[in-house]
Amino acid sequence: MSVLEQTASEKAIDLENKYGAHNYHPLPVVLNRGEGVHVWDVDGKKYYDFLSAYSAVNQGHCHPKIVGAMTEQAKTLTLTSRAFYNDMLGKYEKFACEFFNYDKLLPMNTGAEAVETALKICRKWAYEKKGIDENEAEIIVCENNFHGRTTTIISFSNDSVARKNFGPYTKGFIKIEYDNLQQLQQHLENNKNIAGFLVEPIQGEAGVFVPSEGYLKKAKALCEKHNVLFIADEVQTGIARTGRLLATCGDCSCPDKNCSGTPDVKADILILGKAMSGGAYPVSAVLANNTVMSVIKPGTHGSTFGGNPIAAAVAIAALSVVRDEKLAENAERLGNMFRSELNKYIQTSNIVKSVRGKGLLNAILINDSEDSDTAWNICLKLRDNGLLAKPTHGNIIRFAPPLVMNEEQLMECVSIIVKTLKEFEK
Ligand code: IF1
Repeated sequence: MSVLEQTASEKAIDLENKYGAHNYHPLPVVLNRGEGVHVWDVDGKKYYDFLSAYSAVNQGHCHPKIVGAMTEQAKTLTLTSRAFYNDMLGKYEKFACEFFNYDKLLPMNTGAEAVETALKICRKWAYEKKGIDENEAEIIVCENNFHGRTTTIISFSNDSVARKNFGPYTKGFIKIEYDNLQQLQQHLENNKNIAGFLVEPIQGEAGVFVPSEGYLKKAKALCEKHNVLFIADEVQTGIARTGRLLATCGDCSCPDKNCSGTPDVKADILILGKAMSGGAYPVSAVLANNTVMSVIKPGTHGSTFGGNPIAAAVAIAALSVVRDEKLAENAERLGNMFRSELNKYIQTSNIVKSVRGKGLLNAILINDSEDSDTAWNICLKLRDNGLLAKPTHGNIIRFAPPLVMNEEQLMECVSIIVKTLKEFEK
């Protein structure tokens, strides 16, 4: 190949640069195949995927059961809209409601849509059931949250890049510190207009920030006391990622990793997305019990694609895989192993300060300033060494492989990560 000729990756990147909006800054690697815990680039180089499409691909790339269900359904019926019934949606709703132990499910497509849906349900509930005066409802959210990118959601973000010049913003949100029960209690006690508390069980974008033990359980109890809906955004943490079916279960004493019936930390509104489909298709959902979900009536909410037959078939398959392959147990076991192996290395390292996380949602903190490019350079080197990960907030690298990984693969990944980090020791 002459020096003037472009490689296949350069071509793909150039096309995106020329014709695509520049709303991302991807790591320079161009993928064209995935299977299980691996992805391949256009030159045939194989990588361990340590991002899993931000935890959407928990079940592994192109899981045959999920792809099978999807292609089968795609050949039969793809979309009816909700103007008519289809024979898959009810089956899926029953399956998911029993799976997560809720009365009802509202199907959407993306995480942000599901969050929007939850906010709408919460407000409507506040006016129609709690008796808050019209337009006065307020929802408590946490600092450094990430819930998506719609206009309303960015209205309560404190990521200046995500917000700037997208105003005017939606009103009705109060921001408190994450992992701060006192602030939550103060607002709940002094403000009669609080309708809900929206929280991520672990803050992903904030750099995999795990709250203190008991935080979710106590926050839920406070909400209950003040008749405020506890809304869990488990778009990223849910569906076995953190070693439990739901991360909200992590604060419960129940030993069953696949249990979702935990009464002490059971969200009034549960928001799911990403891994609902194992990454095969956009599927998100809002789950709640009858008293809450009954505020939704014909015409109040909907979506052309939400609950379509392909999504329904894919979600049933994706959730079945999580249960059949015991992915929550695997995530917990491998997660413990991952953190313990990295901790051994960290003792003698001056490039990594700490590792934190739960299950297979983990992050390492790089010993450099937030605006340094060290984490980015480490990710480039990890790529060269066969493992894909992405920095979050400058000096933090998130590690979230598919949950179908085995012990041997994990140990190989640990050695790639440690070997790479050693190249950056000062
Ligand atoms: C992007 C982070 C992850 C989410 C929670 C809702 C949504 C997300 C808790 C919205 C989405 C994504 C989207 C992705 C980056 C990403 C992300 F780095 F920003 F924090 F996963 F770690 N609630 N998270 O994490 O879901 O509408 O995207 O389906 O590029 O924006 P969506």
